[in-house]
Amino acid sequence: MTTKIIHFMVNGRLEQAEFGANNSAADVKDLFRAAAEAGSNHILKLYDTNGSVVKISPRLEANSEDSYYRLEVVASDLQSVGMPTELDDMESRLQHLESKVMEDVGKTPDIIDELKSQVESFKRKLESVQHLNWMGLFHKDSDHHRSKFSKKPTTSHLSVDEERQQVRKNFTIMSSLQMTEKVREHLKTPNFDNWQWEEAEMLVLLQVMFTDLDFLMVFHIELDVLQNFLFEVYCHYNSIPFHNFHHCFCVTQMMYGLIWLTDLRSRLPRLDLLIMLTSALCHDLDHPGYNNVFQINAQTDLAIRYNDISPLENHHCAVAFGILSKPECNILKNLSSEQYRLIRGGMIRCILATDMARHNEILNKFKSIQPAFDFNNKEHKEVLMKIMVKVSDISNEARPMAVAEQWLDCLLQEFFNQSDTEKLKGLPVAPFMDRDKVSKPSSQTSFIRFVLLPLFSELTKLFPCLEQHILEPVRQALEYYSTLERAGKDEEPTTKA
Ligand code: 0WF
Ligand code: ZN
Repeated sequence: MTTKIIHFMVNGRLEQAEFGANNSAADVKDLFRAAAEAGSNHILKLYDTNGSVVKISPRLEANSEDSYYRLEVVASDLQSVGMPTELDDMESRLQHLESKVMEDVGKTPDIIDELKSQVESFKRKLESVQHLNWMGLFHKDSDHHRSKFSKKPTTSHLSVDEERQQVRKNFTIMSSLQMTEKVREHLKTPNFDNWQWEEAEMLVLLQVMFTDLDFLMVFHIELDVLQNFLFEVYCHYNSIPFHNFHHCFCVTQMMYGLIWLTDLRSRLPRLDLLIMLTSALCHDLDHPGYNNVFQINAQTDLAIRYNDISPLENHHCAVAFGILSKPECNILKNLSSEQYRLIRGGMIRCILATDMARHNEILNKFKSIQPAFDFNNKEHKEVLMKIMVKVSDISNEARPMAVAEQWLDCLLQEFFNQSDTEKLKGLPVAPFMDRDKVSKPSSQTSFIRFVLLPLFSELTKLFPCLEQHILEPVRQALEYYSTLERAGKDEEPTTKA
């Protein structure tokens, strides 16, 4: 039997493989796979000295040590999705068929070549689906691959509707894939960096939150209805600097994290958890980017409709129930009317509680029940649920500094847009929104001191484990902004001179 020797570089080592024409394609692939220490789910790529990909087959051209091939393990294949294993099987069956036909006829029929090239091309297409990286299907660290400065190419050439349909399409494709345990666990912490994810991915992550809290099973929610609902929610957030779908995602993710960190699954009924997560998801639907004070001062349609009483929060809630009124989006459709009544009441309470004008009222109520808090007391439970939504809503500073600072930029941009409009319309301007009066440190130090710390401390009394997760990062943020504020003040006389 004549054999040939193939020289190739893999993982920095020069290796050689010896095989003959009577070895099958599968044998040859296994040989290379073993040399690359790759598993059966890895895709191998062999390059010649020109950098062109060459097929790993018994017919591979022999070479010398000086002209070695380069072998790379490019990626895991998508075994978890099922297809590529079938593709591999198909490929080896084709190769087997080819060698049989070769024995009998002496040449490869065109149809086999055609089928082989179709399988190859499909494999190449799958390899190029880079956006599946995060699902842990590729080798690279899956959840921190994209920095905020290297976002995916913009789709701004598309109309809003086309962009949404693209998101829907990607959401549908991605939703059937298995997410890594690492991402699933990370999703349960305030450290989660939302800036790494694009919209379709966030929709999948939201689906995971509903699934992992057993809502689909407990409330008989059909997957396609949940997907329709999540997509409609996404479509009803506006493209504005702060109160957009990314904020909706962050608030829902923080709520999800708090539920796990405080072990609320064992302390509250699932129905209350569904109320809290869905309220977080819907709490800013169709936010126009101008706050209640603006709505009231400008006598907008919303202020008129809701008689100046929390116009925005009433609107967010009404939009939520508008979405739920569509049968194809109604995740509550399989619940009893009593369950529906409870959920509707709970969501209305939680969403209306996000009006910051009611902050002290709600916090003081929580403070008063705190010493004798009872998870079985309906009134106590309702206040806790409001507090949880409120904490999630304003929790950016509990996130890693780089994540939080970007959120602050977005918020100030939205505030400045409002104050610019107010100036143009001759309406009153709040100093904290005025671009001529505000700095990042001055905004945050008083907000953290007088709003965040009192609120987060109160919740931490009930759940001491939250100290490290939300209270400590906020204390650090205060230290950071206080230092910046002092430095700014120290600098003032010299910069003004
Ligand atoms: C910029 C600052 C501020 N900082 C935040 O981290 C944050 C999170 N949510 N929000 C935040 N505002 C608001 C968005 C809509 C409602 C809540 N703001 C707050 C303001 C400047 O300054 C204060 C300071 C103390 C008390 C009240 C407002
Ligand atoms: Zn909000």
